[in-house]
Parts: sequence; C-alpha cells; structure tokens
Amino acid sequence: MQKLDDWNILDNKITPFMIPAEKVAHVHPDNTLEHALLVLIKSGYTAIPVLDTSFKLHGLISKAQILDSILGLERIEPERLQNTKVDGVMTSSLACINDSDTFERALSYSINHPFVCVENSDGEFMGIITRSKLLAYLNGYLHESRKKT
Ligand code: 2BA
Repeated sequence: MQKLDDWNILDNKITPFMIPAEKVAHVHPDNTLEHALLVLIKSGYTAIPVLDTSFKLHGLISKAQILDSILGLERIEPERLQNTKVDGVMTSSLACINDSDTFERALSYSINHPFVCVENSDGEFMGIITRSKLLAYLNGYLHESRKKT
C-alpha cells in the first residue's frame, strides 16, 4: 500500500466539506437558555455555535451546559432557563479554522471536536466541518486508493 505521505488528500481545501452557515443551527449570545434548549432539542444536536447578528462566532452551547446551569442544590431550577442568557453559560473554547486551511488541519482538530468552525479572513463565520464528513471522505479515498494498488 502507498505511504500516506504520498497522498495529496491532506493538502485539499476544506471548503467542499463545509456545511454553510445558513444551514447551521445556531443561537445568539443574548438569547435565553430556554430558547437555546428549544433549538437544541428541535434540531437534535448536542451542541451548536453561538453567533451574533453579524455572524461573528462567540462560542458553543450544549444541552449538557444548559442542564448543568439549572442544577440547584436540592432540585432542578427550570425558572433559570428564562432568566439566564446564552453568553453566561456558553463556552468560548472551541475549534476554529480559516476557510483557506487544509484537510489535514481540519482532520487534526476533529480528533477532539465533533465539529470544527470555519471563519474567513475577516473573522466572519462561514460554516462548520463535521467529523463524520471528514471521515466519510477519508474512508472513500482509502478504498479508492486500495483498489488502485
Ligand atoms: P452531535 O449533535 O453530538 O451529533 C453526533 C452525530 O449524530 C452527528 O455527527 C450525526 O451523525 C448524528 N446526528 C445528530 N443529530 C442529527 C440530526 N439532527 N440530523 C442528522 N444527524 C444527526 P456529525 O454529523 O459529524 O455532527 C457532529 C456535530 O456537529 C454534531 O454533534 C453537532 O454538534 C454539530 N452539527 C452537525 N450538523 C450541524 C448543523 N446543521 N447545525 C448545527 N450543528 C451541527
């Protein structure tokens, strides 16, 4: 079998794998946790990006973070859902790459992140690249390469 060093796949641009911003479920930093939880439940996703009205990326919000934030000492306090904003609970630690970055960079980030956010050179959010899209492409590429050897 060929050595991975010989393959060009790692240098491929990432934009063909990107889910564009308009198809990415997201919430705003000043939305309530109640709204964020509704979006998360309706979309079916575990975590989604937090974007402002200019499509600038602020962080990520997950179902687990929201549930953790309404845990009281002795009971769950659902009233906090209406009184707390997304930016008080979201994490700003996330994986983000530039739209000119390579497949290799996206793949390396996706080891620890189910999705990687993509920004352009002006810092605008362009979309996300999911681990499953990268793995599906890599899987197809490896099968094709094996057939040729
Ligand atoms: P999770 O929500 O934890 O989803 C893990 C995997 O479960 C997804 O992997 C997908 O294979 C499946 N899945 C979950 N919800 C789904 C749904 N509503 N429709 C179809 N499949 C669903 P990936 O597709 O690799 O996505 C990785 C992560 O990227 C997701 O993690 C989610 O956090 C985020 N994500 C994916 N597509 C998104 C979108 N359109 N908007 C916002 N976030 C998205």
